[in-house]
Amino acid sequence: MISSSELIQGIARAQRLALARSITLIERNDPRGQEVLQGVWHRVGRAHRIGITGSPGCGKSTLVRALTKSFVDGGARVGIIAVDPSSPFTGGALLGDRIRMGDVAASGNVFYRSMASRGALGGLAVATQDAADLVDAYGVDYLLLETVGVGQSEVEVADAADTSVVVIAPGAGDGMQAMKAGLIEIADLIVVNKADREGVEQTCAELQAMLCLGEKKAASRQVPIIRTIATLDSGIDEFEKQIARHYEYQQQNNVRSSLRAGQLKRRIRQCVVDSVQKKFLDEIPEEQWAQYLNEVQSGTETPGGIARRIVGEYRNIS
Ligand SMILES: Nc1nc2c(ncn2[C@@H]2O[C@H](COP(=O)(O)OP(=O)(O)OP(=O)(O)O)[C@@H](O)[C@H]2O)c(=O)[nH]1
Ligand SMILES: [Mg+2]
Repeated sequence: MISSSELIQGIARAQRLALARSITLIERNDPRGQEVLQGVWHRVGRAHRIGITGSPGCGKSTLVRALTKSFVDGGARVGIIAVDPSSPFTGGALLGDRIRMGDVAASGNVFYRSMASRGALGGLAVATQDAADLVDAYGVDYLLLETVGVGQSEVEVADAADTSVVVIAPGAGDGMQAMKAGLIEIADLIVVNKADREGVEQTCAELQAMLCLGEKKAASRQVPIIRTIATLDSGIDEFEKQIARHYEYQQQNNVRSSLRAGQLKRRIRQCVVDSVQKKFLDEIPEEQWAQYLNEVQSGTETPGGIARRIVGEYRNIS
């Protein structure tokens, strides 16, 4: 069994196998995963993290591939974490992504990893963020995080990025969905992909209108809308330029460190919520639940009263 100190050394020497194994430990909730993270923590924070979020099939992976190719051609090292929303049992999207990443993922300057969001222990966001830190410590210039933007956990993952990109496909009310899901609010850049399809103009106009509707971010910085055809590498230069511009903006305005501080605080809170949930709720045996329910249903105890007792017991044992 490989030790955490061997893995720490491996990551420090930029060995991909050590990185891949460490991420697996994180995914499995193996305590060695946290030891490795602790051991490389001082190296974390150098990568420019770019979150790429959008509805299923809008072209995120194709964009990630095109962007990665462009970064690598420029001499950069790139890490990619794709959070796969599909069931670990079907694995459909995983396979599709592998094929789409193809040649790019095979480059020595690219580390690619997909993580299943279902069946992950301790919450999706925490495991993904830990993995992202490991990739950062391993040493990449850019770290791309692909997530499907349909729920709260995806917004959380996007919260791990320095630059949050929201991808929209023309038509089909994608822009409206993104707004409902709270994605437009978190966007630093908006990419309208599949610009070869009908309805691009209208979608861009709608997005522009949404951005104008009482947005806080817009007051300090305009959110650019970029058009791409990821399958043809079209618009990728502009996309890359806007990413660099956003990075410069963050540097110049000293917003990066306060952004990261906010993210770290939310992450610590999430770790607490996860561990408390695990301890309080997941470890309560069924017979105990039956007992609690019996008390509540017979009228001797309220739900809040039971909850206070559970919390009290936790205090005693921890
Ligand atoms: N016409 C057109 N098709 C595109 C474009 N970009 C991607 N596609 C196609 O759209 C389909 C989905 O692309 P993906 O990159 O897998 O989309 P995704 O958002 O990563 O999908 P999920 O990860 O499953 O949510 C593929 O068949 C792509 O070839 C584009 O700019 N124009
Ligand atoms: Mg994808």
